[in-house]
Amino acid sequence: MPAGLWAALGPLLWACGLALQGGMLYPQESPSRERKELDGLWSFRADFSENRRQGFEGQWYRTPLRESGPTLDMPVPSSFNDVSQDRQLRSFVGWVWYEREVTLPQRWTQDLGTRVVLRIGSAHYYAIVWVNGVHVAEHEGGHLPFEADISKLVQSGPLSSCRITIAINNTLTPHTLPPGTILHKTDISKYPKGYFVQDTNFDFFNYAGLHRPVLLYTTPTTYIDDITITTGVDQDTGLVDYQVFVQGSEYFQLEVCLLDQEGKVVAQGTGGRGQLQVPNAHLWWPYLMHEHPAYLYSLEVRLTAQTAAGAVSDFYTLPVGIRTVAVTGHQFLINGKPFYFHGVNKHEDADIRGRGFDWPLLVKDFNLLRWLGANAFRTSHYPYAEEVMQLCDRYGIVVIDESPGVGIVLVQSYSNESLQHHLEVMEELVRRDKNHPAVVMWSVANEPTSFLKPAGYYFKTLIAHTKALDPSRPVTFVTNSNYEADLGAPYVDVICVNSYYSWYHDYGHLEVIPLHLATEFENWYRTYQKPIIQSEYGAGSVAGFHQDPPLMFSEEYQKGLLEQYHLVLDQKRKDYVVGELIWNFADFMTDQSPRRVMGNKKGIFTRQRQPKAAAFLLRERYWKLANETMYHLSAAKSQCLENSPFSF
Ligand code: BDP
Repeated sequence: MPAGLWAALGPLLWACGLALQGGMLYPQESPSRERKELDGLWSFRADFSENRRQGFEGQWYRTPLRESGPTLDMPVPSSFNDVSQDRQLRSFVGWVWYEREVTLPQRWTQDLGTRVVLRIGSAHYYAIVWVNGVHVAEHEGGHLPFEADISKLVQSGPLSSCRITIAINNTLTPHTLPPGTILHKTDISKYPKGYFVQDTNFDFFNYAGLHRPVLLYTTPTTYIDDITITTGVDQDTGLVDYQVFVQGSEYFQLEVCLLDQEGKVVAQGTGGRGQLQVPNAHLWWPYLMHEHPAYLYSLEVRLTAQTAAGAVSDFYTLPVGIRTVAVTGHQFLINGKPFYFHGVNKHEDADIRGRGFDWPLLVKDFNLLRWLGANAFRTSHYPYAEEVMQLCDRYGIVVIDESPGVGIVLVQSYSNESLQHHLEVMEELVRRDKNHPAVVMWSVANEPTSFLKPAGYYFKTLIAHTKALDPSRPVTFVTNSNYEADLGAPYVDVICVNSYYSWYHDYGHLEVIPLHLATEFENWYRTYQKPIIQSEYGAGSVAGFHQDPPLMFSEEYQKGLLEQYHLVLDQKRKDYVVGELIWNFADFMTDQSPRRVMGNKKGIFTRQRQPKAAAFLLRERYWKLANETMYHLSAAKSQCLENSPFSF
């Protein structure tokens, strides 16, 4: 649907339950559903041919990949870039091929009442998928899941195995998200014939590959396709509005049942939509805002249908947090109480695995967040793995959920083609993350050149579309203090602004920060009268570099810069500043450049997750902020104080 039409019709479609057809429920086991994880070693081959099309010309998907030429063992999930010793593979641009043979349980291949689905958590950037040589899916975008129903293929013959081939291209163009440009270096006196490189306008390495779990799962052929939950509160009663979408049959019954953490049924309903009322509801509160944060109910959905083959049931259980989110002219409210974001910006990034999903790393990161006293993070600069969002729900870590709209600087990247794709990405993101109570705001982009003329229409449309997709959450995009004219700001609910005072200018002059920052905040607030989040600020430091009086890149300078920011944040948070997110949680890899020392060093933790001096400074600050919130809410401060590293 054209963008303008979407903005106009979206709310209507939502009200009719017509928006966002087609679900992306997280695959989970239930009495009617099975899962088979395909993590581990896959066969891998990069297509180094000059036009990168040898794999298509030679139809590498038709027969086992090893028959096409030499293959490597490639771990999944992982980026392919840093696991080999091949310098050319590290910076490879073009098509790479992954392949895996899978043995299937007999029932999956013989029971025609079973639907078998292949799900790919993320393949960066463009992916084409074949099963037994047959094309089953194509997907653009490296950070969101996609699926293919492969039942017919695996149920059509005597085979109890199947061969999955996935070709992935990491090339970024002005119309991809994030955008990029291929630079052809044509001077053959300086570069080999056909030489090209990928150029981007963002500050992280363009890792590629199968970054998240790949799996097969089953459902009955009549199945629960999607569930949408929105929650509200009326005095002590929690309100859970639900909609359940079913595929495969028009004749079915639905029962829904909400259970508390003790397993007690607190509300029940029937039919595809309705409202559950929970007397004396336990609300979902952020970490450090309540003595029992992150309370999750379970919504059990049971489908029964009559089919030619007899009665069929499908079961799906969704965690539900009951909470409200609202924005006033100067506050961000969760459950009607002012919420102050004190947290971090992250990246999905680590040694060797690049952007590959890794449970130990994830659990370590959440332990560090809780140690730090952080109550929030932004998924800079792309959607993170679903498993990350699930942990945020469970631990009460509030999320600003960002699209991969980063590095939008060229005029071509504001074209209709780009906008159309951006709208689709927002649809995929909302579809995937709409039921997470931890997600309190959508961010459609980071630091686009919002002063360029086409940015006004682009962001007006994009933000209206996102609100139509999900009227229950505020929408923002993140701007930069350098942009004097901001054509997108009138459309956002919260002003999120990044600044790098005394880092990218006024080098070494920490003393100018308070005036710069106070002036900037006042200007934003005077112009828009909206709450403001300091969505990035920070300084680089090489762990172990010490210098006092502080010099840039020492741990002391990083600390000193934060302290200057905090002076102003402490004044303005009494008025309209509603949050501060440090750049960055940990050091991370970038493209090579003279401005980067083995990547970006603005982490308060190293890339190996060891604290720098700034981490201790922030820890002290975040726990103090948390204790203040607790005092204000006069709820149970005891838990907060118990865990606090400080005594009061
Ligand atoms: C900000 C960008 C972020 C960069 C950061 C930096 O949003 O992606 O990594 O600058 O330069 O403007 O460290």
